[in-house]
Amino acid sequence: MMRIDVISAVPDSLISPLNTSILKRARERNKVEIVVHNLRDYAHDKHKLIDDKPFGGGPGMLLKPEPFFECIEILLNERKYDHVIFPTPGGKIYDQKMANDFSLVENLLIIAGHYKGVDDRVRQKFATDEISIGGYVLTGGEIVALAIIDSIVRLIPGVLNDSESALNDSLMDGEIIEAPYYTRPAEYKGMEVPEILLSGHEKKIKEWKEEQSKILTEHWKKINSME
Ligand code: 6GU
Repeated sequence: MMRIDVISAVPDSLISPLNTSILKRARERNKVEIVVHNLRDYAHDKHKLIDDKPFGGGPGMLLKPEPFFECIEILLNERKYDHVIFPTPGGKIYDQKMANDFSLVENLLIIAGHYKGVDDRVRQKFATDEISIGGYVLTGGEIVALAIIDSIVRLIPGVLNDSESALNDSLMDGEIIEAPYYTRPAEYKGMEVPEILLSGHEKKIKEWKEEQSKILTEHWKKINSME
């Protein structure tokens, strides 16, 4: 079973999403083991301090290196990690290919920083993959960690049931945007479902979905200046 460890200063922000819907089901069915580590458990001073002021000044607090080093060194003594993922706005923009690659390995460690950031020595010492999920700034790496975990876990064989994974069956290599979906009613406030979907012509419907996927993927590449 694949194992994903996550280190966070605010583990509560991970717990509920990891115990909901498909991620919850995947964990219950032993498709993936996800272990959340509370950074504060690795602070050993009297007040369990995990943050401090940045050298050189500036606003905000930084997460101290020692609790990270302590936690990560314990984990590294227990197993080898295929990737140590370090969410940072300066990292490589995450995409489906990276998700596919990560989904094939045994052990992943995600170091989720918070507040202003993490003492850079943690990144220098342990990070193998620095990842951003887009050109905007979040308050911390937890939402990034959840995005990465979700994108990986849904690719693990047996995680999605047939009707969930069938949604992607028509996608060709390189096409990532699907045709639009509709359910009843066939007409709503004057808006009609494309007639082909009501026709019962299985082959023509399949061709229509492939064509829509192609058009929408090209449009997506264009609006994101990807070619
Ligand atoms: Cl990895 N971190 C933060 N704080 N914000 C982000 C991000 C990461 N990726 C996109 N925005």
